[in-house]
Amino acid sequence: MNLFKRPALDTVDAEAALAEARVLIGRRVAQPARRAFLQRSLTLGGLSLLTGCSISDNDSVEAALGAVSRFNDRVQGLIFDPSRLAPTYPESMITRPFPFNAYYGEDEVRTVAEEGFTLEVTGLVADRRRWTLAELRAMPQQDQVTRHICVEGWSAIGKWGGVRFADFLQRVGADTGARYVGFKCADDYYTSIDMPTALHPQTLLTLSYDGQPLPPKYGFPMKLRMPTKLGYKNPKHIQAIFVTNTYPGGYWEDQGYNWFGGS
Ligand SMILES: Nc1nc2c(c(=O)[nH]1)N[C@H]1C(S)=C(S)[C@@H](COP(=O)(O)O)O[C@H]1N2
Ligand SMILES: [Mo]
Repeated sequence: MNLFKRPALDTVDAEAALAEARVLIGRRVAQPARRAFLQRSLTLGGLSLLTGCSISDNDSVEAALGAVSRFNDRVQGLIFDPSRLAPTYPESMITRPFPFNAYYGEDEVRTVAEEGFTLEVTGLVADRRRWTLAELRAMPQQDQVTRHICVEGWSAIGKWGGVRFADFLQRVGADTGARYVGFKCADDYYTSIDMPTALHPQTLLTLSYDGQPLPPKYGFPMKLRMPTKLGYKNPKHIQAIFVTNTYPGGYWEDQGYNWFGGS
């Protein structure tokens, strides 16, 4: 098909589809700056050139935006700089009380019993045995005071402590050439991250919050904390970790949130 001879869209339909597309971009692209940029620069012609789809109805707008979001994941993965550190803050700047958030209310926080708890580690790892919390606490620990940013429109500074995830992955003999690390949680939450972020020096398998064992509301028994990623990428109540080349998706990601979700 000749790109330049594509029939002109009905202007009314086109404007409606475009308005819809801007709303969808608002839902898909989590980072406010990127979102504003995309919303401002989005034109029907641009979207159809980018995706090769003819943007004539809601379904094709949806399909086109899905393609844009997957394209974004690839581009964001490529521009991710594994040595760039997120800002850290003095302890005096910690937000108190630190907000709670989950897909349910605070009265429904999952309580996981420490007794008998073991972390499952599977997939592309040499050592698939389960870990107790005592074994994780025996590994070298590190603290970090960083900003957590939630797409619902709040951010807060908190202090987390735990094992550098890169050390943990090395210890279990993870295939660090694999594409994804996936997480299953004690609630219905699940998510997954790219391997370069998993190996980032500030990515921590946290066991503590503000010097105390991680309380239930912040994700006991453990939470993966990544200051390079948005709140929803940081799984709480982790029960299982797996290394894979098969895209595992995530709770919000499968509902349209951008999978990379970070910088
Ligand atoms: N297991 C689990 N992890 C989760 C969530 C959840 O609902 N369940 N919500 C995510 C979202 S959207 C945010 S903003 C943070 C909130 O963490 P906080 O309660 O420590 O502030 O947890 C993330 N990790
Ligand atoms: Mo969030």
